[in-house]
Amino acid sequence: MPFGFRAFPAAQDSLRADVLAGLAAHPKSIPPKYFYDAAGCRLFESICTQPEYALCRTEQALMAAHLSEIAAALGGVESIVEPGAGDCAKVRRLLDVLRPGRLLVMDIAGAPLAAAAQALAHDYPDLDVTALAMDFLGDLDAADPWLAGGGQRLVYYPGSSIGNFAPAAATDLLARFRRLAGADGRLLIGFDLKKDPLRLHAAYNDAAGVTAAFNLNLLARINRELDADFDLARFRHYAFYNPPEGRVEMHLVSLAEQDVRVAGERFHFALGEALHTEHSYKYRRDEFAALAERAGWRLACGWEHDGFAVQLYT
Ligand code: AVJ
Repeated sequence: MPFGFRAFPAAQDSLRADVLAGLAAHPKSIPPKYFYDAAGCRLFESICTQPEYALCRTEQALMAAHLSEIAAALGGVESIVEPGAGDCAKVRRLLDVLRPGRLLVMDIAGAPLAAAAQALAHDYPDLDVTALAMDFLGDLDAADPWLAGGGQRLVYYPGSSIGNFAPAAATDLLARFRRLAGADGRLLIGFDLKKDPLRLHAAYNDAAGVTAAFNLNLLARINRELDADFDLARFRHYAFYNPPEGRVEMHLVSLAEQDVRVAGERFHFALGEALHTEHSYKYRRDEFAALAERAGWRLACGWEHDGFAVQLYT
């Protein structure tokens, strides 16, 4: 079970810089990658079990139902790269059928990633596992040395993580995946489809309030890690589907006029002012294929079920 772990520094610096810049901007916003501290990772796993949020369940059902077809379409794969691997649960299914020699997982949440990747290395004794605790958005090329050597590379990007990026940024990210995978590489990607807006609305407004807790946890994290004094009771989780933009938007709306101190700086919130925390873009099948093709990928095949899609690109 060869296992390597490397934590890249500066994660804390970027949280601080991004939060201070985002709170000074108009409108205020904080990038969604900062949701995932230990509590945020647990809350996201809980979101995936809510009845209204079918995304993760549907993707796993799709993968299970079409696994042999997907494996056949992929052919031989020597290395799998999963950016934003989280708890490394999803890739296990692919490891079982593809039996690659190498797995590289990356995630900004380093501690949970290291634990998950180590358990995985134990369960797959012949697999060479490397876990990189890093923000792959900043430096995807850092992954390159760990992939050196021949063999076909597969970039696996499940879970509709791509939905967090506006179309231009999504194209840019997929183009970077293309360079990482190489000319004979492949991309297996899952994304959420456009569907009934009321269903989308419900998925981000679950009755148990887990999505609200996930959104507000961002403020709790900033309080803890950046010595801030957000009063969570004075911000409202507010999420809705915006049809012309094709995205769910999540905000934290200030319920009062208030000042907040973060890392020694003071920020003013007007009553009703929104702090934007996430975009979650939804696509039609062809819309997404056109986006991926602009990034240098060619659609090979795809599978869909209940408002979710998995596509394979070469
Ligand atoms: C992990 C980005 C796919 O956008 O649906 C879930 C995150 N936010 N509920 C999504 C999320 C609110 C999720 N992604």
